[in-house]
This record gives sequence, structure tokens and C-alpha cells, in this order.
Amino acid sequence: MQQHDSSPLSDYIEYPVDEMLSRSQAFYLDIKRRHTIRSFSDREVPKEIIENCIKAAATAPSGANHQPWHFVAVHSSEIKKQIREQAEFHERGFYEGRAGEEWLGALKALGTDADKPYLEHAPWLIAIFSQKKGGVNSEDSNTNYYVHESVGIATGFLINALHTSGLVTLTHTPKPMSFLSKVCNRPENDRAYMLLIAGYPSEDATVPHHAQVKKSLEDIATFL
Ligand code: IYR
Repeated sequence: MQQHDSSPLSDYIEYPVDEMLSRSQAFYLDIKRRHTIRSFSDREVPKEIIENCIKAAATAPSGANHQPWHFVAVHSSEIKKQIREQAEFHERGFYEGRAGEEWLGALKALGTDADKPYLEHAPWLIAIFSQKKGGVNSEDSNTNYYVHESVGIATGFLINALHTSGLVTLTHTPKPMSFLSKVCNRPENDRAYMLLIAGYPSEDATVPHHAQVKKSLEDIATFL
């Protein structure tokens, strides 16, 4: 390996194999309980929980460790209202034809439509932005690498952290999503990647049957 500054790996924990087995099983059973939820309670969630989850997301690996992401956690009712208005405006166009028949057919079993009341009801909306330019320091403007992959991994970490904290989430990708940059007051370099809705489920929250069907291990994995 080329000469570079480093320090010994000091926080790795090795578990006995039987413990690894039970940990992997426990993790699977826990993450399996994560469902995309579309009906949120307006119960408050302390900001510190969201901060911890964002810090967890930001430990994700990224191209050249440039960390090409920015998270805007929206709690303000006024800003949530603006996001709802704009998202519903775009979604109406989508559901009224722009999506096309095949796409609308694929969504039927999820029961989604252009109404997004949760954008105002849920305590937190987390807008995730990707950055084409940046670097290890926030003020850098170098090329970032594998931006989509990096932000996707960080988003996965964030969803996992929110679930592990005891919250439910919805991954929302209004199309187009560019209005989020303006509403969240982000610079030109930041491109909206996804909007995560986080909070408690409403009492009558449901999970579509369609979303509960997961492919078998044989279908999704090959061991050579
Ligand atoms: N963004 C729209 C449509 C939508 C698209 C896909 I692909 C989904 O898996 C779910 C919804 C909406 O949020 O309604």
C-alpha cells in the first residue's frame, strides 16, 4: 500500500461466530419490521434524535471520503406547508397523465395519489441533497466522485438509523424535485436527491400487501 497517514483500527469488535449468527438473524428480523408508511401522527420527535440519525448517516462511505451530501431537517410548519403545496402541485401533473399508464399501473397496489397530507402532519421532513462539487472540507469545490452511490448509501444509513431509533419513514421523490433546493434555501451546487418523512405512525397506519412481498434469497442472490 502507498505511504499515507493512518492509525490502528481500534474500534472493531470481533464476535464469536455463533454470536455473529444470532446478531445477523436479529438484525434481519429487526430491519424486516421497517415499512414505508404513508400515514403519520403529528406527535413531536425531539430534534436531538434527528441529529443523531443524521450523524449516523454521515458515517457512510463515500467517494474519496468527500461526503457529497447535505441534509435539511424541516420542522417549521411554514416550510412544511410550502413543501406540501409544491409537491402536490407536481404530483397532480404526475397522476393526471405525466406518469403514463404503465407507471400508474405499477403504483395501483400501493394506493398512492397526489394528496400528501403527511408532508404537513409528520414532525420532520428531511430533504437530502447531493453535491457534484465539494471535498473533505465543506468549503472545497473539487470534483466529487460516485455521488449517487455515496448519497444512496448515506440515505440507507439514515433510514436504518431512524428505524432503529423507533421512528417510521417514507421515502418520497416528488418529480420534479428541484423546488426543494429553493424552499430549503440551498446553493446551486446542491441537487435534491430525496425527501424522507420521519415520525410516529398514525394509529390507523397500514402497510400495503404489495409492499410486503419480498423476493426469496434464491431469487436475489447467487453464491459461487
Ligand atoms: N412520487 C409519487 C409516485 C410514486 C412513485 C413510485 I416508483 C413509488 O414507489 C411510490 C410513489 C408519489 O409519491 O406518490
